[in-house]
Amino acid sequence: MKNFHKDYVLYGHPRSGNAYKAALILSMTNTIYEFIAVDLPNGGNLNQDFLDINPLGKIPALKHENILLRQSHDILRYVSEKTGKFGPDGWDEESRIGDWIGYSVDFMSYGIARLRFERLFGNSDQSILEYFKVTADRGLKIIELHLATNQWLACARATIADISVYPVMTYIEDAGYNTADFPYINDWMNRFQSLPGFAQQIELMPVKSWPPTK
Ligand SMILES: N[C@@H](CCC(=O)N[C@@H](CS)C(=O)NCC(=O)O)C(=O)O
Repeated sequence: MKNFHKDYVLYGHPRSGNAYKAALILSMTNTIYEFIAVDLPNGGNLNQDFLDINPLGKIPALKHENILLRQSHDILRYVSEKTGKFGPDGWDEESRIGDWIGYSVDFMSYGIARLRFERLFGNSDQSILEYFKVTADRGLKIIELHLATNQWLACARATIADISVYPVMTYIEDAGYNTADFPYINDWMNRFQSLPGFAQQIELMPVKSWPPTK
């Protein structure tokens, strides 16, 4: 049964891991939203109509009533607080969640996501790929070790920390890794996928042209 939280409008595109974080928290908290596709592969994020929403030209953005959020992690915290789901209980949990949100930026965005993007869509030389791979390797080692003894990232239950990290983790094959080499990450991803409200990015952010070729 969906809660009828009206007036949520998500701007995104399924190619974006950051937009997928926003779409996941909405879906996993049963929050109804209107989806507006921003044509990221064709530079739609730099069109004036979207720059009026986010002058940085980046997705996602989320509007709710008189609030406009333009950072994926603010969206995670905001929807979590509004719905009372996937959030921290006290500052100890808050800070552990913060660790993994930091990890998501430092190792997922600057490592795996960049590596995968350059491999699929870029024309960078090998030294650039190796530069991103150093960060990606380090990040994978950290999380695999953590998940060897923990079911979830920050707490004994799934939180916005898991939602923050999951989307870019789906890129590891495209980033050149073999998921079989990371059994604990693999198990965690399977656990994550079985949470209520989980769906693929294309289901949560439907666009006509999928998968993108650029
Ligand atoms: N700090 C932002 C980063 C958002 C971001 O990097 N979005 C990418 C897609 S994943 C984007 O819109 N890139 C387009 C561009 O930089 O031109 C967040 O966490 O939401």
